[in-house]
Amino acid sequence: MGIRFTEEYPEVNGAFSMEVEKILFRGKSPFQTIEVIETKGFGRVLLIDDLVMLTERDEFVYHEMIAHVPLYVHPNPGSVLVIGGGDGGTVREIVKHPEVEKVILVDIDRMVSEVSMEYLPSVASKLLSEKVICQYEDGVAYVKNTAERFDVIIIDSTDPISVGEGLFTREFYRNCYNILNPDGLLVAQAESPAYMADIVQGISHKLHAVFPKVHFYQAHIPSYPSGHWLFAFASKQYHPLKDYREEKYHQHALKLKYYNSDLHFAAFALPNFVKEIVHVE
Ligand code: AG3
Repeated sequence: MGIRFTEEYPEVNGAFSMEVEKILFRGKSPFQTIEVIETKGFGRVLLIDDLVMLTERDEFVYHEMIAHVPLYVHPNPGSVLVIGGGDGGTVREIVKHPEVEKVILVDIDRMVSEVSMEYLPSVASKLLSEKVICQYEDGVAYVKNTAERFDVIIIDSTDPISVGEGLFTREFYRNCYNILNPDGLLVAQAESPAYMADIVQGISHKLHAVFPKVHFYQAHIPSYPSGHWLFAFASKQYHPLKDYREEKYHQHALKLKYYNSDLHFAAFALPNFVKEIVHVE
């Protein structure tokens, strides 16, 4: 057995490990340690502070689900804000929607985009799309201070530790609410119900305190803790299923690897233990 990268899962005293062929990049930004490794099983893998951010093998699941679910509910998503997501995977999916005129990406760490452009071009290259404006600053301050207004906000953050922490607070969600148009909606990556029930519950409580409609949906992402992942859908008006624009999905006829219209409905059907976690009295 050669060198291995192991992500520890302290919540369950477990771990996930893969064999490393080569370390392609390792660097420290002012915010975090960034690495790109080459593996046999998962292709290239982006690590931040020793956590798996994405692998070439399964990043399509996460990026399709975080982008297409909200964009096929909002009837006319002209303006989209992405907080985090400096690797560009979420932006790559968003720009597949012709209705989207403008995407602002706000990531605290420019190095994530630079490294992704160099080592993960299939993920990052749409950061250069003319519809996309990249701003490297703190997302927490951005949503507090910006005069821009958005139809959709997508929070593509890391775990709620270090630079990610401020993206999981009630004040942050309140500021997102304030910069959404009157029919706006937000989707946030929401961690694993199998391993991080407390975090998921916290997200649910805080979003319910701010948004009238909050729902959770799930996807299977093998390289993330437990492989069972959630996304939060928080909305001012639209319901994720009753307002689903299925006809638009069929008209677009995008070639996607995970998301489809059956799955849009299925993803919101939650196991009982997950319903209990996200349930708010
Ligand atoms: N966002 C990171 C999801 C959290 C992964 N957590 C972990 N491995 N412990 C992914 C960014 C991809 N655009």
